[in-house]
Amino acid sequence: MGDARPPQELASLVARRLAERRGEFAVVGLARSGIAAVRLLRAAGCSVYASDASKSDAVRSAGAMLEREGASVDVGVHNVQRIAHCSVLVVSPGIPPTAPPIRAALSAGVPVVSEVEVALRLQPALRYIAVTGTNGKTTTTALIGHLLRALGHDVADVGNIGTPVSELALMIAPPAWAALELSSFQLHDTPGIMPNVGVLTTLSPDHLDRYASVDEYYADKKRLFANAELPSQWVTTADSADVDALVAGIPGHWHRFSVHRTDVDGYYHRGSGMLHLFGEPLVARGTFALVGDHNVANALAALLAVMAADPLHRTPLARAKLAKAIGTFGALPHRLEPVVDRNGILWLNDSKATNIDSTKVALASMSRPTIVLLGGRHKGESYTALVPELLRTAKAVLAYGEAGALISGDLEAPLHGRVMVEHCGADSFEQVMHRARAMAVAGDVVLLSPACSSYDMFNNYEERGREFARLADVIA
Ligand code: UMA
Repeated sequence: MGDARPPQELASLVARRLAERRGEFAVVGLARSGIAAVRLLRAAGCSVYASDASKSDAVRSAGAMLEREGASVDVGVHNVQRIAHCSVLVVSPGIPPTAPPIRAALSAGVPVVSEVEVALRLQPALRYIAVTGTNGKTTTTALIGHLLRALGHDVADVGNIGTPVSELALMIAPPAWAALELSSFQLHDTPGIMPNVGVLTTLSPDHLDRYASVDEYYADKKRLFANAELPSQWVTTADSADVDALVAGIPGHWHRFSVHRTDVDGYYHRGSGMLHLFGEPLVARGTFALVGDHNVANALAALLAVMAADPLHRTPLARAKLAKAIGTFGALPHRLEPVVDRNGILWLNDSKATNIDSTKVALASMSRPTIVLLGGRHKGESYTALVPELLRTAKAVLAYGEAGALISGDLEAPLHGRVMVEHCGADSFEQVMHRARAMAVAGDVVLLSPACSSYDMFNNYEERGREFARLADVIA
């Protein structure tokens, strides 16, 4: 469900209303995106009604700050009548389209857009490389930012990666470039998206707690290409039939990457160990610190995107700078991040793995006996897809949290007699960590790669990852 208008029509309607500062702009959700959107709209001279369903301390203090900046604010309630009469509704990505304020706006014909849409309309000079995909998008986005900086550009890494893109517009000297990570939720409501380069990393089922089907989720990913034209520049994987099917027939220049094929613009040549870009070897895989083929794919995607963004990024001098920069990029927090290595036991924080595919990728990178912590809030997929990789590398599975019973139910029979599956109950993460420590011996890896969201025990995956790292340091 969403705004039924064609994307171009919706984008120009919102652009007109923004240009005219017409009527009252409503913002729902007062966390990172909502706060940034309100501040940007106020700075642009718009009248704003902001609301959040929660009465938490964080929302209250955000509400008080935004009132001081001239917004009209409701905390703990959305005034749906008022929202139905507003000029534009700006919605936070975490709020599902079925939420009452969004339904009210849509049925009243109010255009509904994301904070990203507003921010891009109000920063027409910003050059941006937009990245989406089920997995790999945060690492690819951070790499793109890192590579552009190595070429001497002023760049911000924004969007789903953490910093709302609206914050750039509020800076005294905003950067010329942005590496913009977009989730499917953000793309759903960003009809005017038109990146300098658009990147689609991977596709696999995810967020089935919010989407009625995988097709519906993929359709939101496809919105990255909503305004494609012949000169558009796109970067996609050549290793996914689903990606090929999704982008078939879309206009633009296509740059594809692969860790299996060599007939594409960016590939990994296993024989020589070199990453090849646009017909020539660029850098040895060994200089890149991140583990796993999936990270080689992310590096190829980022390099292609940066090189496609401007012909000046492909000169011999630029290629040399890019090759050097690949060697100075380190692991990101919560993505296969080594947090403690003590008594021969390596503790890896992969808390960002909130879906099955992401956990599968993490398991595929393991080369030591692994105790795997799986659990959290179930997101709709079966855990049996993990069985082949668990059989290859796992010594034990500790299933915990709300999804613990489901996980052990799915895995016990297929792993029976080969990998121990233990159901640790629903309430204490600390207990799970102690259990992992009791099982581990020198040479083992303890991997938190939960395949679930964190919301049963934590506020977000970052908090879960930090708690894993803290406890690992205490008990390792
Ligand atoms: N709320 C309402 N009414 C409702 C439901 C919720 O008011 O009916 C309120 C909540 O009380 C809360 C706010 O809405 O105050 C939550 O908004 P939000 O979840 O969108 O949180 P933000 O802090 O704005 O974070 C969002 C992204 N969150 C999600 O997509 C869930 C962040 O991505 C992103 O970094 C941030 O904008 C800045 O762009 C996080 C994420 O988990 C990392 N993304 C998902 C993922 O990567 O899998 C998609």
